[in-house]
Amino acid sequence: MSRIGILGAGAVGQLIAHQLASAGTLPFLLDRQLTAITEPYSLTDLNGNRNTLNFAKSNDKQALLGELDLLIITVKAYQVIDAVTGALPGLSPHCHLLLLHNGLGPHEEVAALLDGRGLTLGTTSQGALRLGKHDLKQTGSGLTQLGHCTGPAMAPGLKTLLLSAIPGSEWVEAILPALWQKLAVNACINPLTAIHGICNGELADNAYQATIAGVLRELVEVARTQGIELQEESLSARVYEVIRLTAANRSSMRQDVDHKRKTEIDAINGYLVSLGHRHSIATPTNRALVDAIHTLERRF
Ligand code: KPL
Repeated sequence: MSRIGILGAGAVGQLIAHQLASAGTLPFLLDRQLTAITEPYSLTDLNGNRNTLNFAKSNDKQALLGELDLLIITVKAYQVIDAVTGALPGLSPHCHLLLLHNGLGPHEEVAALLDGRGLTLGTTSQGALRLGKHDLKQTGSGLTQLGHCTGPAMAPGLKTLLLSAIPGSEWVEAILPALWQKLAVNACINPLTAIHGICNGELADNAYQATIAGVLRELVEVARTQGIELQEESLSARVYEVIRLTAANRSSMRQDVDHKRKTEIDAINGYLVSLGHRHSIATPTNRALVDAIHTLERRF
């Protein structure tokens, strides 16, 4: 039986933990101090069924980490490096890591730290809302894409387990282009909804068209420096489709700003600005969005 740890007990971490448990593998849900959480957690699924789980327990933090076959990291983008460096000394040399967060960038630093361990990257569009610390409501189904990044490949048994446990999940051979496409969606929707205090659907208004087009134009140019070829028209079609499909959603960045929490802007539009800077590509639209979000964050 595989031993899986999930580091980060936010909405995505809790949701994946419930899904693995329903598939018959009870994971360890770890807080950022790497302590296994023992309180019961509830999930109300898309059919309105409420299920309460007691996650796997362990009193010995070091032994637990050392026995994991897979550590799924579901903390916010800006917490990933600290989370990985905190966990690594306790992990066995064969433990595989999976990063699942919004934005891009941390994997470059993580890959250099792994000491021969394998790294998988992923993205999920499953929607979940925390009603309370231990009480989660799934708000939408959505695609989850996973794919190999570096080092040894994920063991076939773990891959099969994840794909069967997470509804709407798929393995992709080229994960980076998939993550860039998700980045395009987040770079358009997240800052604009947070700055204007609006739901995703309101971005269909003409008033936002020029900014969305500017974000995508700059993103396509920056992506090319990384060997990623994207088409502005198809990205735009995808962004407007997500705007339509998630019309009633409050984006994760809007929720962060509403709750006065640090946002993931630096791993989304900020990643584009810093890559652009490195390659002498101007990114005025993305830079303006980053500046506007930083201004909001300074008021917290
Ligand atoms: O991923 C999202 C987010 O809010 O972070 C989208 C797809 C924009 C849905 O709200």
